[in-house]
Amino acid sequence: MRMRMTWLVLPQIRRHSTATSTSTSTSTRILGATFPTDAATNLSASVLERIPRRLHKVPNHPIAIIKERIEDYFVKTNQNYKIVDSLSPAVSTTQNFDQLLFDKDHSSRSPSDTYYVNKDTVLRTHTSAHQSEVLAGKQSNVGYLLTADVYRRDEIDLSHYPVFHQMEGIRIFDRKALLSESSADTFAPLPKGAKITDPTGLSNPETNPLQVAHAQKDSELVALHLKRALEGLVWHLFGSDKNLEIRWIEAYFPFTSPSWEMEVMYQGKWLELLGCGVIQQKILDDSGNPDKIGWAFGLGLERIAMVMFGIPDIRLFWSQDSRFLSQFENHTTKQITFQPYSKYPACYKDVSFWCPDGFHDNDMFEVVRDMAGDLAEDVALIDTFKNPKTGRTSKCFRINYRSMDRTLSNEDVDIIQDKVREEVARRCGVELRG
Ligand code: FA5
Ligand code: MG
Repeated sequence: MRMRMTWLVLPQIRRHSTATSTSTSTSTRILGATFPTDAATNLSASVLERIPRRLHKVPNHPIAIIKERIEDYFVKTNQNYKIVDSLSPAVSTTQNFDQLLFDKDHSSRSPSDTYYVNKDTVLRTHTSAHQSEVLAGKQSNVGYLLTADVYRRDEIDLSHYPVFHQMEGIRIFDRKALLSESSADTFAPLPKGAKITDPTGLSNPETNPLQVAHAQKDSELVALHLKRALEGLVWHLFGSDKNLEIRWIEAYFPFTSPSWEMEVMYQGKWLELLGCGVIQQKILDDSGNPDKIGWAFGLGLERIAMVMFGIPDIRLFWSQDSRFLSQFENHTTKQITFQPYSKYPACYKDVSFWCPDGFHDNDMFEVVRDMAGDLAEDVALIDTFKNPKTGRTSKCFRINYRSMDRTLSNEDVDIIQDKVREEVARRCGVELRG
């Protein structure tokens, strides 16, 4: 694991107004549970504030609408899916990584990518973190649909936010009755002329292998069922769009093999909607299901909502402005296209500094999130320069400030920009230039 502790977070965490997620210097409360903090803690105020929001459970919120539409589709194919949507985001590193067979030095364990509550606990980085625990619950379900908020330290732009929502779907079959169980699900036929490109097949010995534990015909049957289920889902969601184009590409996840991603053509570019694959048999064995075989997928709900409703900016999902929320009230009776209520002017400011060893761009992005909140629309690295004599690296970031509900004055932005400069120097130990 890359150990990079450029700043210890606790001094930055302010006391929050939200009663359910607060921090003091020795502990953090997350949805009513108390966790000790330690040297690994790297939570930020702006992220803690989001935890109680649970957008997937807010009536008529676009994230909740998509969740319900996906659940409706799968329950139509088989009514025995279990619905799970209330699990806490604080999970152990064992759940988030080890049980899913991530290597000990996998990059996603790095504190530059993941929010650590303490050295043993993280904010889940994906809904897959709950696979082992839900699979170990001995219900007679055929699978489950699990929706949750997930957390990643990431870049800042119109389609990336440090908190987003995923839905995980799992379908398991009795290995001895695979053929009959898999053919029991009822998928609606795809429309004629559906544009689906799939050069990936059902496995590839070099690039997308079968598991040693699986007979080829069993793995192929599961993979076919998976692809058919997800293609049907996309047509259920977007079927009214006659020009919709989707494609399959090969992928890699430590917890599935073979694995794929599905992409959709959106505004002239391929946009990744989901990852999926045949569940690693060890995960089923370890969770008390050695007699089962199955598939899993994880999809991004914001991505689907952006395509479906034409929502141009991922920050809008967090808006409490009725001009946003009221647009989705009639979703059951009419097709909704989001009408932007305004686009206020942007204001660019640059900041350049000499980086200390171990500096990561995500550290800068987080300072901007904490100081500017949702007024930061985009942060771009516009210049990197290495001084050949000293070996030191200088970086220049351009911050694009824009409010979603008012015009920002240059003075407003200067105040925030000064705070960003001060804080990036203090937390990250950079040396400001200019
Ligand atoms: C995963 O998170 C895997 N757990 C998915 C999976 C589940 C694979 C089960 C196999 C079996 P990935 O990091 O690619 O994979 O994220 C899955 C989806 O979440 C993406 O396809 C995308 O739709 C969405 N997503 C990922 N990062 C972001 C982000 N920063 N903002 C919004 N959506 C995102
Ligand atoms: Mg991916």
